[in-house]
Amino acid sequence: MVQPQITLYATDFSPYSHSVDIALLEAGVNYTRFEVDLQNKPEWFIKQVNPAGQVPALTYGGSDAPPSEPSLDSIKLRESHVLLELVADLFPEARLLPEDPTHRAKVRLFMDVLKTKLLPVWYAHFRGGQPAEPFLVVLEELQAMLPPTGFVAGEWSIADAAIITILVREEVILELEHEVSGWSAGEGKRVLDILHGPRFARLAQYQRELEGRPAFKATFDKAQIADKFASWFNRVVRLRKQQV
Ligand SMILES: N[C@@H](CCC(=O)N[C@@H](CS)C(=O)NCC(=O)O)C(=O)O
Repeated sequence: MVQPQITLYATDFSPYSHSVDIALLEAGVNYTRFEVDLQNKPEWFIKQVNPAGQVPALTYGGSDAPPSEPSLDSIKLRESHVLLELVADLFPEARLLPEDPTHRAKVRLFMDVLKTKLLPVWYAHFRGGQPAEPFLVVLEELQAMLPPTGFVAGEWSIADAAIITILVREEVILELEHEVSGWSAGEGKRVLDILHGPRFARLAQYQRELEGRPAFKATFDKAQIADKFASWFNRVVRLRKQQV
């Protein structure tokens, strides 16, 4: 059977888009990728693809159409964790989710903690000027959920795609130490040293293994992501100053 078309609407700096890119590549799927300019979102994107105006979003199936004119009969979906499950379900032979139901449950629990606990404290730290410790505590909780070797569920799964894109962006942001974060001088370096120290030894080893996978390497250009974050942060600072 011919695989129905898949179009992923994504933005390079978005960790959520990046996770879906990784899952699609890990599954060896042919897909079309459309880069959405979030500063200048096309009207058709909001009207016809994702009314929430966010990336990632995905269209599946339907008649042939260019990404900027999505066909009416394709299925439109969004939310990175939903899309990760979708890719795993569409391509079961790629084993993006383990077969054992208890291992699948581990994957889902890890993704739940990531979404409901880690992301709020991550944003609070790097955009809200809040202390790093709550973020580090949740990261430790996630580290404790890892087996002694290998990935979240032993074999690679969508849970690994979900977290690696956050871990690498966290490093970029800490290295940037941009004024938008509202940190005192040296905070980025201090947190980086903690992440690279004994407290997070297992997480760092896990991160290195994930960074070594071909699907990750093919989708991550650290210098380019750092540039994008820097211009985003500069824009936020400019806007904040205009509002004062
Ligand atoms: N919960 C969503 C979050 C997606 C999200 O926040 N996307 C950001 C980019 S990282 C976005 O599209 N922002 C544009 C906007 O909200 O206008 C997911 O996991 O897919």
